[in-house]
Amino acid sequence: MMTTLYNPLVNGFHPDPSVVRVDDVWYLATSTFEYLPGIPIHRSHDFETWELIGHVATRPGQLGVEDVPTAGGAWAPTLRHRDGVFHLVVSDAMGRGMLHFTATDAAGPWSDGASILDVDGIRPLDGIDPDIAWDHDGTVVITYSGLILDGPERGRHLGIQQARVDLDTHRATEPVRSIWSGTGGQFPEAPHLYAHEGRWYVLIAEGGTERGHGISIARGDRPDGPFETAPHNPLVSARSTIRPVQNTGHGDLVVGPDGHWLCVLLGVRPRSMTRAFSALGRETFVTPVRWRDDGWPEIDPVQLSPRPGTAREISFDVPLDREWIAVRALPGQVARVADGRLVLRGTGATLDDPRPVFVGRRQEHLTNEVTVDIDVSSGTGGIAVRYDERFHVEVEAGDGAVRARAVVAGLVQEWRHEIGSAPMPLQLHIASRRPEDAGGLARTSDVFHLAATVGGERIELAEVDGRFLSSETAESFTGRVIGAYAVTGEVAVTRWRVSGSDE
Ligand code: 6LW
Repeated sequence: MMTTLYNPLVNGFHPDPSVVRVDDVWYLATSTFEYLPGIPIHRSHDFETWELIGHVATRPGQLGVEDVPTAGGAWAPTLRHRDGVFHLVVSDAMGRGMLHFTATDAAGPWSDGASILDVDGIRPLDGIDPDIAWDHDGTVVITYSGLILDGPERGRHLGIQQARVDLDTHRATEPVRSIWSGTGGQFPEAPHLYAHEGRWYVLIAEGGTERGHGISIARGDRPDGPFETAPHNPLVSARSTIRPVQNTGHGDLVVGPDGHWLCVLLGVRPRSMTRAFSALGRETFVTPVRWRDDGWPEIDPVQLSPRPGTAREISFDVPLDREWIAVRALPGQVARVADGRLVLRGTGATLDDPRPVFVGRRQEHLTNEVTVDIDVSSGTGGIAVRYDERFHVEVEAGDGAVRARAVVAGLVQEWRHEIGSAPMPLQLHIASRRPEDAGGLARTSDVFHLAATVGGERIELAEVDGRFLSSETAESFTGRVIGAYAVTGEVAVTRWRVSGSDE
């Protein structure tokens, strides 16, 4: 069987991938920050087709994201499997801290999540990006990035840290120690430990999650080192190259179909004259790995190889599928499906609020078009593309008007068109299209076209430069999420059409 390695492997906001093979099935986990449900689990039987089978955090309280600041929440899981149990460790940044979840079925339900405590059993280990590995005697080794996010030492980085942990008490059995922390790049993070042919390998990301990102490796005889750095680090980095997939780093190794090793990792697809703006944020990619005769792995640069475009129509006479996410709340807490309608009840909170009444889906394609049928006869609301509460673009209806609005770091521009008491439903449209051809000199990623169709007449409300909703401009760890929202009263969506492509 020849595997086609599609890249992106999983489109749209899916950073920090971790993958595990169980027999001939692969499971993949990614970060979700302040969105819920948290930490999607995708499953594949061939490494080509990935199905979203569930999430780790599906109940209030498993993650403390209800109250985390923007960019906090579920960061960088590691997914492993041992003796019939799935283990997932993750940092709930500025929330509950470092956590360990288990499940017998990766689709869930997952456990409540236990804090991984220091040797005194008082505080969670201070850091991010935990890895879980088992030494040959069965001892659990937790390796993580010592970036301190809370308290007086906030911002300090202690490099890669490690401790053995007793999973019965979730307490470290020894003080943490520093291990190999890369070749000197900033933010050594995302460690993963592997036992392979008699040696232990520690794979890490370094250089920061932006253009300098990369993956480096070292090896030793024991899981705690000492480690010898590979002669050819970094194994992966797109920095200073013209490759279409940039920021490649934060990876995890796995044996793929046919026994070939693969590395799943994050990357972005920046566009514009200087490849400056990544509309969708950090996505999951995959690339081949080969073990050399000298016992070091080699990792290929990531090749862009997008899947064909998609077109979907979503109706609301069945429960919401798993792709819907909400901000600091579960989708069911802000929206309900009734009588073929997706109903949202406004609380007065707008999209500028950290807790908007909003449910959305990731934008999966660079060129994308969403049209919804919406009834705003008893409320105001609409559809929006959201990075966070300071960066969003929307088309809103209600109070006798349709309005396009762009909110960019507190700057607001609005375009308004009176419609009086128009017949319901209306159609609202948000498209992300390629900028006009400027001979390779287009100075943005894409352009939003914001429109409404009222009584059969299409009203083009505005065009907005797409760069304002890119991970670089928003300085965001997440990506574009397109959803429906309500501000006041009741807003009902009856049809959702989305299509897109990556050509
Ligand atoms: C994550 C760190 C990183 O914890 O960004 O790219 C942080 N890597 O490893 C948030 O995703």
